[in-house]
Amino acid sequence: MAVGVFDSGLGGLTVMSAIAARLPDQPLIYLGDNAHAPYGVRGAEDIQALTAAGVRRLWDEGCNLVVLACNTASAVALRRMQEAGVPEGKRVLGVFVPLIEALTERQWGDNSPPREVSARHVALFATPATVSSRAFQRELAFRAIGVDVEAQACGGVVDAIEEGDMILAEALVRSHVDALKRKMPNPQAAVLGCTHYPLVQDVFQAALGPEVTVLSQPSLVADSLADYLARRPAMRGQVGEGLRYLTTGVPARVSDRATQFLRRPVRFEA
Ligand code: DGN
Repeated sequence: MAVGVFDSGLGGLTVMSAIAARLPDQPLIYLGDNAHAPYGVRGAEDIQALTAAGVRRLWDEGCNLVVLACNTASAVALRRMQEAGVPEGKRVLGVFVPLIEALTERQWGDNSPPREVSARHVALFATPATVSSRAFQRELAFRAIGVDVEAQACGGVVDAIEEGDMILAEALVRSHVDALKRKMPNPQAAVLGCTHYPLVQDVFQAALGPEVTVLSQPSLVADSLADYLARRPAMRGQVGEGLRYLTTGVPARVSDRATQFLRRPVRFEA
């Protein structure tokens, strides 16, 4: 039994790599919905239907636990899926909770009262769909965590990274940080709420300044998943079955782009 990692495309490979490094014995199956990426500019119903199809595919592949590495899917589809009912023995987790835990020093599945938060003024950078869903703010409110969030939709950054145009990506990041600072001049922490932003994390950090703590998902998600599985060993399955990469797109093309994206060979199957 493997743990599934779902993403709209290639960005979730940042999360997959961090999980594989943190849990080297854990079998993992990645599914990229490259045929329908990017999700960030799609409507909610579309994102919900595509995410549900992707998660079902990973369940069918034998993954009882699926992590939605994609922030847009986590923001727009996760709560809807959980409300619709997940089959007995299956679980779906999103990527906002580990970020919230990092602000409040709690763990996935820990329902204790909120502890002191480490930052009161938090900047959120994400895709337009994630920002307009207000899911991050909703998750904070759900946990009664009093944090002032200012969100910035970072249009264009995902596309520039996907096209390998890092000069454009970096220029866009600087202009989005400037726009955020006009709304919130002194954030204490910044949440990078998109799978692609770890690749330009140092640009976010430089534009925000050294006094801002930048929270990036891959290592936080990997640490949270390790804690989660340590507390639920039955969800781990047999160790040592390795990594598989599935795509809804054209495997040869996706493998080439993934190899460029990660700067190491990755082979996708249909
Ligand atoms: N994976 C998406 C996210 O984390 O929001 C970014 C790519 C996209 O589909 N827009």
